[in-house]
Amino acid sequence: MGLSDDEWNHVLGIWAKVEPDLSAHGQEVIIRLFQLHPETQERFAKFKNLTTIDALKSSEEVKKHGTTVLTALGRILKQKNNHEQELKPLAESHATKHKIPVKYLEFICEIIVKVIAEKHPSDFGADSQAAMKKALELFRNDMASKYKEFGFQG
Ligand code: CUS
Repeated sequence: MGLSDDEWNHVLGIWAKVEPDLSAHGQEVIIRLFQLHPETQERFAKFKNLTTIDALKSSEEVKKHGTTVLTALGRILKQKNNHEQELKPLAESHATKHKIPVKYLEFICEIIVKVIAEKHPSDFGADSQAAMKKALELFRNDMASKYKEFGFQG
């Protein structure tokens, strides 16, 4: 099920508020993901040594990865579901190299919505949140089906 024009406007409207400070949002998302779901931190060798919250907060790698994740996601959102070209390489690397289960994508998407809601309380109302959740669900569903094409059950 796709999004209406109005829903996409909500999604891209809030994304425009996130973008000027992508790295702070990304850093917060990654830190929270690792805190709430420590098993996700194990997926990346470069993060294994960050065992305290202070180490996570002062890590340039975490900041950089947060920016990478949100940049990739932003690019996909802007395609408004015509995201095949953008999504395919991402699905391939996550299926074959990083082996990130769909469950972890659910975790990260949920946290992204929470972090945006906290940072932009007056710009991310119920309609925008619902639209964003829907867009992220589409993203995950398509990632999951691409995963299968690459032989990863997710
Ligand atoms: O990197 C990337 O890209 C991804 C995201 C998207 C959205 C797909 N990631 Cu990284 C993911 C994850 C991480 O990092 C960690 C854990 C889990 C998941």
